[in-house]
Amino acid sequence: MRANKLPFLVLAAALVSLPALADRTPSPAGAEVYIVSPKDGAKVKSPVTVVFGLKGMGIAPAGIKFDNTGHHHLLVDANPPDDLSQPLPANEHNIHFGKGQTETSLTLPPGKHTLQLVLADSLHTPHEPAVISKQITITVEK
Ligand SMILES: [Cu+2]
Repeated sequence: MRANKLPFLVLAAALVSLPALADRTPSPAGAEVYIVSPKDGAKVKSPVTVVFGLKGMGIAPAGIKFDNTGHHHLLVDANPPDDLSQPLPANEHNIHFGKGQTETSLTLPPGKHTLQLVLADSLHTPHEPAVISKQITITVEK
């Protein structure tokens, strides 16, 4: 009797935890994230002020779970990951704004750079469907 209980508990735990891992936070229809400034193709000087725009959803700090909210992630010279079911990495190419910031000042070397915004949920995982801006290219002048 005792020996049979453990497999059952393991199975029950797997059933409970699997949907939680697979389910991404839903985003509402029409939600849109975009870069207000700089404009695509702009020639700018470093540091560059980047202003984030969001329609149809709200901002909540990382760790705060609230329907139809998320926090911004700025991708610098990087593309969104192929697997959007995982939390976004945190590094110089994937900057998290977990305090709920809606703009930033970026120091960039001269040359062309791409910028793109991804909204992600309280655990840094993109929503379903993903709320991702168009990727823009800017040129930082000396
Ligand atoms: Cu994040």
